[in-house]
Amino acid sequence: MNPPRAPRSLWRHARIASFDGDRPWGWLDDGALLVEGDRIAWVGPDAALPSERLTGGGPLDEIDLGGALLTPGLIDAHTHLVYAGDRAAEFEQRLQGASYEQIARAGGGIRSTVAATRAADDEALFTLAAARARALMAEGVTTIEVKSGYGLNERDEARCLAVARRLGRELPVAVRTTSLGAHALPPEFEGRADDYIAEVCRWLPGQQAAGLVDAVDAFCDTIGFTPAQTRRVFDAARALGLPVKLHAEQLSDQGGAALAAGYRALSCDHLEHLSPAGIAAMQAAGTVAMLLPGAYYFLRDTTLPPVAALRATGVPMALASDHNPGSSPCLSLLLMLNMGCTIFRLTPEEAWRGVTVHAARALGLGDRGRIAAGLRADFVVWDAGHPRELCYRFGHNPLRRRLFGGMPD
Ligand code: DI6
Ligand code: FE
Repeated sequence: MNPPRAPRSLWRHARIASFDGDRPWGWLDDGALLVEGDRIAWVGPDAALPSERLTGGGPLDEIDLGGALLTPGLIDAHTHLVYAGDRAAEFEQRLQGASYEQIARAGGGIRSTVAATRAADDEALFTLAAARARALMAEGVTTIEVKSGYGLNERDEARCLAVARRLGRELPVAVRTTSLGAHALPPEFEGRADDYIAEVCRWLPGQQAAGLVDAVDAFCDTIGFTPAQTRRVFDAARALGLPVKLHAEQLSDQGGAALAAGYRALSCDHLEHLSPAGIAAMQAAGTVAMLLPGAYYFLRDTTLPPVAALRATGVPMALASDHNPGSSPCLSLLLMLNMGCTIFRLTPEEAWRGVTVHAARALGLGDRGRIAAGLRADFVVWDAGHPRELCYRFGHNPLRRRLFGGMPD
């Protein structure tokens, strides 16, 4: 019996922003894309389609895109998608003058989400997280990073990571999990942050053995953990061979970016208070700067991340939703494209690279984020002529088709 043939499809007459090679946008004016199974088999000018590749390989589904835009699937490389409850009342408090830090120090903030998350069962957490993932996917997202960090004990952190893994099994989207036990101090450890960090380090081998964790993160800040505590978490990750990333320099400069770069961190995230020394360390280590305009906007921050200096130094910049209930209850990566440009002054091409090729790098994934032969066939067809149109409009979703591993929704 013949082995089953992988599905094949040929996408013709597309405007392709491949983000591959040296051309701006990796642009192809009249491009074609051949998909075999879950991979891109060939991409190039439509006029150069290799006829020998088209015959003999089994049935071929041919789609004429009539000049529509085709891009890589979007990658949301920083989210806190698994939690219960909401923080709308806290939002009202902040509008009346309370600061995010004041609310956190008074026991609200992250801790209130921890209480709601611990009280929710696995099914409820999955249902909530799946709805959020579907909202991101409806705008072309094909890979999502999901952090824990609202369980803050061994059992509930593992539950949240398991819910994230289940998303990747049950929805047509790739999920990368990050263990963020060092997100906030749970109330039962009040005054004993060092003891709590010892617990976080103790959980990691079990999380890894259960296949629950792809990377390790921490919140290094005045309302989070100190640089010394962050080092202990990173040493535990390194001992297990797990890559690290860091919520760094969000509310103050703790030297977290340089610390993380010393561990060859995949990314440093937020970075509003990043120093020149931090930029130099990230550049030397090849660490991605993960910019999160949703949190900047929603906390009405006034210190911008040093985008011009990052650009001048050649640090790759990624862009993500940071979806979470406290500082960025946003489920639109397309809106982040717009805010990355309008608020952070990224160029439209930088913003796009930030949700594709540089986002893939921030997750340590070399098989996606560009349109190139051999990579995963994760791509989106848009009712647009050029990707800059998606940076310019906001509150607008021109998605026509989303393909995940060669499979249409
Ligand atoms: N920084 C943030 O902006 C989120 N986590 C972090 O370390 C906020 C999380 C929350 O407020 O629930
Ligand atoms: Fe975050």
